[in-house]
Amino acid sequence: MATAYLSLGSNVGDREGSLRAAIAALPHAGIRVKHLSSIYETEPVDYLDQPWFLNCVVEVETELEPLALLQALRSIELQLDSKKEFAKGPRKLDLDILLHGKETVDSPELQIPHPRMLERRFVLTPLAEIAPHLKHPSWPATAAALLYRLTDPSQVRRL
Ligand code: GSY
Repeated sequence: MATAYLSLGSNVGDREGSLRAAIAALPHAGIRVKHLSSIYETEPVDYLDQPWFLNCVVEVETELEPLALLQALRSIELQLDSKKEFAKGPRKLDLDILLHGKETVDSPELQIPHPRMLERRFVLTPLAEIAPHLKHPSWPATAAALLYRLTDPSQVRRL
């Protein structure tokens, strides 16, 4: 059984409803929710000309290996009818694996820890809320310390 951290985001339609529907679908895929962060309204990063997102992070327990977990998340996105018109563009639901235990995965379809997570306020804020002392072996510091040092200027507000 591994403890994993997932990032959830939505910036199309009923954003909060999509996040809550995804969280409700996780146990049916063998993914037990242990902790759920607050939901944050967040300014878009990467592709700026799109609506603000709602984002949150969940701590889960699962027997699924990283690639099987990724497939389960893609299947939940499909069930909830989420498709993006283009990479980094608006989407009803985006589910990403941030961490899977202490593992490091570097394959074409999956990288863990998520390669951009330490640069993103919309990820580190909810992560540090539920797991301030969390530290992956490849990180220089805990989630809370990394958030404190973060220079990402994008806005993140608790709903
Ligand atoms: O990487 C996930 C999709 N995404 C987001 C997001 O979830 N939140 C914010 N604030 N900006 C984002 N840019 C992208 S791409």
